[in-house]
Amino acid sequence: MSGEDPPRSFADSGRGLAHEAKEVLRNNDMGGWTKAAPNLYPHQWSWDSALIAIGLARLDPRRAARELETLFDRQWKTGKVPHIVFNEDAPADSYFPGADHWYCTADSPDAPPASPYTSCLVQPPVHAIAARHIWEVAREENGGSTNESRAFLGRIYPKLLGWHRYLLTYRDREEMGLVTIYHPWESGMDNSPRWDGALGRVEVGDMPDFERRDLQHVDDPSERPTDFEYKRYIWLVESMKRAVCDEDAIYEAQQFQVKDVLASGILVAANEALLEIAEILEAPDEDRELMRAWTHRGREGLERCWHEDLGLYLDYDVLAGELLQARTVAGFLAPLVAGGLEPARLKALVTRLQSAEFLGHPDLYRPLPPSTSPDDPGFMRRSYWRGPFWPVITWLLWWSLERAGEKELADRLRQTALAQISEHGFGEYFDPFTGESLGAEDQSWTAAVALEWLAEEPYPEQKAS
Ligand code: 9WN
Repeated sequence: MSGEDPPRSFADSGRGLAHEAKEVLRNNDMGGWTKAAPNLYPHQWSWDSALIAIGLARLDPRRAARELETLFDRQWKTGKVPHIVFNEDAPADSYFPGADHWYCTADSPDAPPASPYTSCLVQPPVHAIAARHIWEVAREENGGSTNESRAFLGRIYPKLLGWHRYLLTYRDREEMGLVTIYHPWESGMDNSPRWDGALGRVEVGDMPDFERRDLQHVDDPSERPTDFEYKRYIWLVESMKRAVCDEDAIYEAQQFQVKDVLASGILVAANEALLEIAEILEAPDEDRELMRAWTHRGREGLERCWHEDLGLYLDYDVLAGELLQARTVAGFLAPLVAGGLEPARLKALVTRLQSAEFLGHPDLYRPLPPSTSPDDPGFMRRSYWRGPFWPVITWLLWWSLERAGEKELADRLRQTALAQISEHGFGEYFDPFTGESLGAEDQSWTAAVALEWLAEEPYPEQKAS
């Protein structure tokens, strides 16, 4: 969105935030799946879809279930859930790298045999959390048939199990309980300073020229990753293509191999959700034992990422053998989302989160978590994951704090995030010092988390409208 555009105030529109959120989701609805955003992201993204399904559950649990099932229809034989399922009807020049660039997936014996094609990357595994949520909402609120939602759980359960098994085998060959990512896009926080050290070590080889398409959808290139970063992103894609997306070949050659602390934390929570699903379905005991073991292994792995001096959990560069130092929201979110923390650690994290380096920073427009601390050397106000706040991340933090019993802080975040969206719309992310909406407009997961928040309890500005 251009800096010149006046902010849209949905609270004043008289139609209410929930109505506007539904409209965004309706406009981005492609039938069985939802575009991440109208122009910038015309395909189905993996973790977007899971979070969209969480919001859609409040509107129509059946449609929410379909969102997940459409994604899992493109699951690979290895259990991998691809980070993008390409929309065959999107104009070829709308997004790069698109399906034509990922031709190796068509050649891989592990990939789904026919179109729609997919990428061969992954994204954080929020899906089991979404599946459990759909079940809960269908049962408790929308009067959905329990038989129907149980049938959905029955269909999705083996697929979720395969997905988690993939992450804990192919993506954790070291058995550290932590998920390895092969590309910053796999973290969902693409240009976060979390990756600067590891990405800086990547040596770009010969590859065909490419043309970025993302910049044509934003007014200001500083809102998107730099060319230095993009060149490395495309090189890392290129090296996976040269490996024909084969897991062993990628593991041998990929120059970027990092234990992603946030994906690992999310996987712990997702394994707990999957365990609940297994219990509802009365799945075999051995499945449940496996999930308990995975949860335990995940929490142990996370503990190794704790950095006492920074008071944060950090990612681990497997190839360099070191923790990657950066003060980002992932440092809190990873342990909080995983849960099961000792009270003293929980208290330390909550205090640190509210310190002047994060929520208490004096320059913040609103006390919402910036993606990177304004005091970190990697911080940039308008640049994507280097500073702006993202409603979807605030939602995950809210969800985690609620579960941890930190209800007051959680509710403050919820109210503040809704006030932000109410003032500036369903942007992809926001300038933390001015509140200005940046990146894509009408981002689906922003609308979805707003809907889910609004379903929790009334919101003052909504009542006023
Ligand atoms: C690359 C769709 C996705 C999100 C990611 C976000 C961004 C893509 C891009 O958009 O990534 O996957 O082209 O920048 O970083 O979290 O899933 O909304």
